[in-house]
Amino acid sequence: MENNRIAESELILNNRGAVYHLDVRPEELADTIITVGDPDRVEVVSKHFDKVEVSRQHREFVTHTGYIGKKRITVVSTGIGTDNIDIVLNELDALANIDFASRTIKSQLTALKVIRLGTSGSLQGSVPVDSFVVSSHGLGLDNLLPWYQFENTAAEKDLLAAFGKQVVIQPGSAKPTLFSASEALANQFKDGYHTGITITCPGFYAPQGRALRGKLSHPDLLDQLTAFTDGAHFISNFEMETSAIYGLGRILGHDCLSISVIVANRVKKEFSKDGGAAVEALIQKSLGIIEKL
Ligand code: R1P
Ligand code: URA
Repeated sequence: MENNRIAESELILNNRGAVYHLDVRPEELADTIITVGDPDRVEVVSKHFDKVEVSRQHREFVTHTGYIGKKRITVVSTGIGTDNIDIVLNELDALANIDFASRTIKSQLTALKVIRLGTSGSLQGSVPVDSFVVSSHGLGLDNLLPWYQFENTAAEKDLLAAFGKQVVIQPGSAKPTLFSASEALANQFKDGYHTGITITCPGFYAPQGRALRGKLSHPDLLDQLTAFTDGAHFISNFEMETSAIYGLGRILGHDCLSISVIVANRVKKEFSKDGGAAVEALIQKSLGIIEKL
């Protein structure tokens, strides 16, 4: 008989019986999960809960699980970047879909709802600071997803091909990947949100076209991203996690949506006058929808 037991070195549990990086046990996780980059933002979200029943922290991963009315929600910080999303999405999936006692994959899998509430830079003059953006797609210029086997839809392949023709990424810098959002979730966040393609970058400075002292290898990147069109599709913004959330969501069978508040407009060269208030507005508006999902 095939041994399907996942070894101690692959699924690492601590002496609390909790998963290695998040330090969370299966019963401490809700099926609806909000991810935020900043560990301090977890409390900014959970202060809106009627009750917080779980509060954990290990490294940059802060987790609060609680209720708004009868809706059970977990909010977890990921820190910055797609390498952290590799850890968080795999551990969230393990909490939901691996039996920790037998170390085997459950026969009944749970599709989690994972919603990122993050900050972002706009690539369009028409997507101003303090506005909210739902990512129709996550287009990754990082190199996480090529480490997994995955399937793209025909529409995703076409959009990626159009991107390859219009935006020059020098060989060796990145192998772009593209995944769409959960349509069912995206449909809930229309009113008051812009929608566009989100570019996920492997850094905040040169990979987002910011030159302080280091010179850029892709000086035309920003202009090419802003100018990109394919039918009705355009690139609205960039940040550092969405493509990995969408890609791993596809691979592991979860429904994912990334929502950002724009703090920097790179075309107009503006920054939000009160980023904290902008993030709070995004949280309040989006929680009003999430509690009804
Ligand atoms: C960079 O400042 C960070 O801000 C954005 C980027 O994706 C990156 O993580 O999101 P968060 O505000 O959610 O961290
Ligand atoms: N987060 C990013 O990744 N880029 C920005 O410009 C702002 C927030």
